[in-house]
Amino acid sequence: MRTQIGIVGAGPAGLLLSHLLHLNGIESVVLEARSREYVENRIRAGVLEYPVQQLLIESGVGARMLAEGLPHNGINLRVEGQDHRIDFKALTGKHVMVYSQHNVVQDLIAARLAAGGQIVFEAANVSVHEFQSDAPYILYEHDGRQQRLDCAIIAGCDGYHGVCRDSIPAGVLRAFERDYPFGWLGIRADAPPASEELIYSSHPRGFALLSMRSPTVSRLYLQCSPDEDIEAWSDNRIWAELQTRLSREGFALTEGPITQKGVTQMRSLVVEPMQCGRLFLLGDAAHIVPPTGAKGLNLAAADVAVLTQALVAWLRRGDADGLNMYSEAALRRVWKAQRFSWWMTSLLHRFVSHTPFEQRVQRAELDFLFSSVAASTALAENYVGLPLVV
Ligand code: RFL
Ligand code: PHB
Repeated sequence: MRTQIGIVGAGPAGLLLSHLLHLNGIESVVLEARSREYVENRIRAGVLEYPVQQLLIESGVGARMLAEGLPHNGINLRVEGQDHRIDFKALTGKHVMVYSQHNVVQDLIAARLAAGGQIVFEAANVSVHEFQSDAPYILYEHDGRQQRLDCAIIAGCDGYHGVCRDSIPAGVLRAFERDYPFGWLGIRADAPPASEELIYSSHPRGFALLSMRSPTVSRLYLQCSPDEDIEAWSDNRIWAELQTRLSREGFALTEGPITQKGVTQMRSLVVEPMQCGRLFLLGDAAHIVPPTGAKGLNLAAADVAVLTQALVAWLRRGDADGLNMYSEAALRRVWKAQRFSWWMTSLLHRFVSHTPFEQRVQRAELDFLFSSVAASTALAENYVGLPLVV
């Protein structure tokens, strides 16, 4: 089989890339290890930046997001039982949208299939070859048979655990990493969210976050140890800890049946460059951010926007400048989001290693944020999202 762009991975990055290429008259095939049902129900991110909402709307896949998504004009930072609202609308004129990642994935799959797009689900043993030549190809197994996909470019959209990044020869990539000394214990509960807006709470017992998926479903997180045993957390213990860390006079956290729970590691990773020959890395395949800034899915969309522009220029006009500059252009935005995610994480979590001096500095940073319009605006500007292509 032959196509113009071979895409590995049907997460948000791979599907959005395939969709935008199609709108520009460029053919692609998406190879996905999992089943359609699996990727359409994988619960992950939930906050879409303003420029990402615009991209989905302009490319014709925003209708359900506009109908069912929850626009949020701000967030609350809760410190020592007091709320400080960051008003995105007033400070930037923009808002974020709470809309589940798996819904974005469903919308993109529906659009690709309606347009006759090809997504091969349950493609096993995917491997990428000859990407340092001008004739790359991908091997995979499907329906028990070995298959070969020849293409001009390979897009590695296969996430953090994918094969593309690791197929790049040793010595080409440099990894920049940071592990945080904590994780997040996350739950989904059939309980109406106790607040209309997200609450990021900094508490002496550790960080807590109240988020949501719909007017009847809450999503809540607790800072925990990185190797926390989820079995040690009964539903009662989880609710009691959330009640403590999110407490504020006059605030009542709504409880309900917990429908999902898990522990997520917190880490930062960037590989440079995000390209090797004709293999390009996008999204989590190239970088991971701690979830505190809600940036992961949005960064994947930004990489897609940069690569789409470059591929259109190359395939339509033979102009390879954009492709040659892909990594540099994408990394400029990646590092800004990485900095913001690191900063939000450092600002709001408890660090056991912190000296009393560092604790006072953290507290002063929060005080400054709450008293300075400039500092609040900087947070708001980053949270609602920097321009996709910078
Ligand atoms: P994905 O979504 O991981 O998709 C990769 C796809 O590749 C497939 N795959 C393979 N296919 C073929 N062959 C192989 N060998 C393959 N190996 C893997 C996988 O099955 C999958 O379908 O990466 P992508 O597209 O780069 O998208 C990235 C986002 O998923 C990720 O950054 C976000 O979910 C991160 N994230 C959040 N991001 C936000 O923007 N806002 C948030 O509020 C937010 N909250 C979160 C998050 C991630 C979380 N977890 C679970 C890590 C909250 C959590 C708890
Ligand atoms: C979520 O709703 O899952 C969520 C929201 C905000 C974050 C991280 C996760 O910063």
